[in-house]
Amino acid sequence: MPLKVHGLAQSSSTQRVLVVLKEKNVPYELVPVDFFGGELKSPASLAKSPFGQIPYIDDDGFVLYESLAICKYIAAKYAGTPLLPDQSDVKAVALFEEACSVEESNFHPFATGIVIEKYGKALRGLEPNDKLVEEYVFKLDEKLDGYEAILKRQRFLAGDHVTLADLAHLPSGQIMGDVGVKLLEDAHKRPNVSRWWKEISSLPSWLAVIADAKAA
Ligand SMILES: N[C@@H](CCC(=O)N[C@@H](CS)C(=O)NCC(=O)O)C(=O)O
Repeated sequence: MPLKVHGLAQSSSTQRVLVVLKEKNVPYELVPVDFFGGELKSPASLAKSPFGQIPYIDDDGFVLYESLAICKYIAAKYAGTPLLPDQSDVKAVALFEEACSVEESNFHPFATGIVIEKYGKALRGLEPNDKLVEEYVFKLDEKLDGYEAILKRQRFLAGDHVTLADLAHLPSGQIMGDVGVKLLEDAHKRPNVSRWWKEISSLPSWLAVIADAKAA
């Protein structure tokens, strides 16, 4: 039975999982949820995903929510592009966790804020809060100086190999660019961030995720 991903092709958190499944060539079934219809807050759904969110997976009865935890599980379970450090190398593991925390603290809150305001609200027919968007853009712009320093000395966030820490940026980073916030693309301002972004956002696995979302 293929691994079931409960989510939506257009959901940024679901896309984090889908890109890893595609990178690893793992067969999966995307089980769509009625996102706006309240299904996620039903007792049956909350029993599997207690915060009423997507994605969650069901791998032959093993249920897991939280996109990064799911990505780590898939990366550890399946062969293909490693995406995780060698688990016996404690320093490589520490550097990988450091990179995951960089994304969680210095990118995700601001990028997700922009995505919610400029993309999520539009899906609901609501207007963005432009003041809030301005604040998120200002803060993210500052944080990207730290990214530039890291990526000036190494190809990817955790070292010389692509890992989940890099891929975790893809959905929000992509939507940001699509709605006109081109901070990651600006090669003049931050050449190494732009070089890194270009490399990860043109991975065939990611292009396939975007194509599926457009077709859905
Ligand atoms: N930390 C969670 C966040 C998941 C999340 O925010 N999912 C959104 C869709 S992209 C959702 O389900 N929102 C509905 C809600 O929060 O009520 C993860 O990474 O899986």
